[in-house]
Amino acid sequence: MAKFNMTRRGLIIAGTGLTLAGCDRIVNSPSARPALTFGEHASMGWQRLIGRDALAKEFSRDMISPVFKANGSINPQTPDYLRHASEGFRNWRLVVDGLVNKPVSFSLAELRAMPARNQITRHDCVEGWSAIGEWTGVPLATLLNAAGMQPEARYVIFHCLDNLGGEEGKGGQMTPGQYYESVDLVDAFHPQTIVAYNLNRQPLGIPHGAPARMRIERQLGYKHAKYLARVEVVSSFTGMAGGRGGYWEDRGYEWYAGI
Ligand SMILES: Nc1nc2c(c(=O)[nH]1)N[C@H]1C(S)=C(S)[C@@H](COP(=O)(O)O)O[C@H]1N2
Ligand SMILES: [Mo]
Repeated sequence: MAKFNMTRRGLIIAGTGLTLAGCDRIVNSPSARPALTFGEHASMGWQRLIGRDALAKEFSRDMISPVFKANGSINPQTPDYLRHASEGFRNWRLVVDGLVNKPVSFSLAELRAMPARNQITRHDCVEGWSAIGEWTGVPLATLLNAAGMQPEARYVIFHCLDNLGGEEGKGGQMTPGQYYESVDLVDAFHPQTIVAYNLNRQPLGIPHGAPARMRIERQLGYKHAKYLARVEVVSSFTGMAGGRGGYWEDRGYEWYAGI
C-alpha cells in the first residue's frame, strides 16, 4: 500500500510541474515528511505567484473527451447511498453546516433551480490520466453565503456517501473508509468551484458521483469529492478521521493538490 501511494505521489509532483531529483529516495526515507511538505508549499507558492483566484483553462465543446473515465468509487454500496439511488435521489439533501450562522440544506431540485455555472475543464488524476468534460452546477460560494460563514471558518469539508473500507493505520488504529475531502476558503470561494449535477449536459450518473459532486478546477482529481452528502465548515480538520484532511491524504497524498 505504501509503495502504491508513493508511486502516485511521484505523479503528483510531476503533475504540478516540479522537479525533485531523487524524489523516490526522499519519499522512502523516514524523514520524508519535510521533503514532501516542501513540494506542497512550493506548489502553493507557485499558484500564489500566478494568483490562486486565476481560472483554470476552459475548453471549447469540440474538445470534450468522447469517454470520461470513472475512477475510485464508481458504485457505492452503503445503505444510505443505495436507498437514495433507489429513490432516484428524491429524498437526498445536501447539508451545509458547521461554523455557519444558519445550517441549510438543499434538495437536488432546489440546486437545479439555482443560478448555475457551466464549465468545460480538464480533470487531471494523479494516476496519470486526464479527461475534458462539461460540468454544470451551483457555485459553492452561493451555498456558503446562504448559510453565512462564521469568523473562525478556515476550511470546508466534503463528506461523501461512499465507503472504501477502513484500514489499519499507525498504532493499530482503524482509519475510517468514508471518503471525504477538504479545501481552504480560497478554493471554496473560487468561481469555478461548483457542486456539479450534470456532466456533458446529462444528469450525473452513479459512476461520476450522482446526484452531485464537487468540481474544484485548480486542484487534482482526488479533491473532487463525489456522492456529496454534507459540506461542513470548520476551523481545523486535524481531529477528523486520519487528521490530514482527506481520504487519500490520510493515506499519504498531499493535502494541497493545486494545479
Ligand atoms: N466520493 C468519492 N469521490 C472521489 C473519489 C472516490 O473514490 N470517492 N475518487 C476521486 C478520484 S481519485 C478521482 S480521479 C475522481 C474521479 O472522478 P470521475 O469518476 O468522475 O472520473 O473522483 C475523486 N472523487
Ligand atoms: Mo484520481
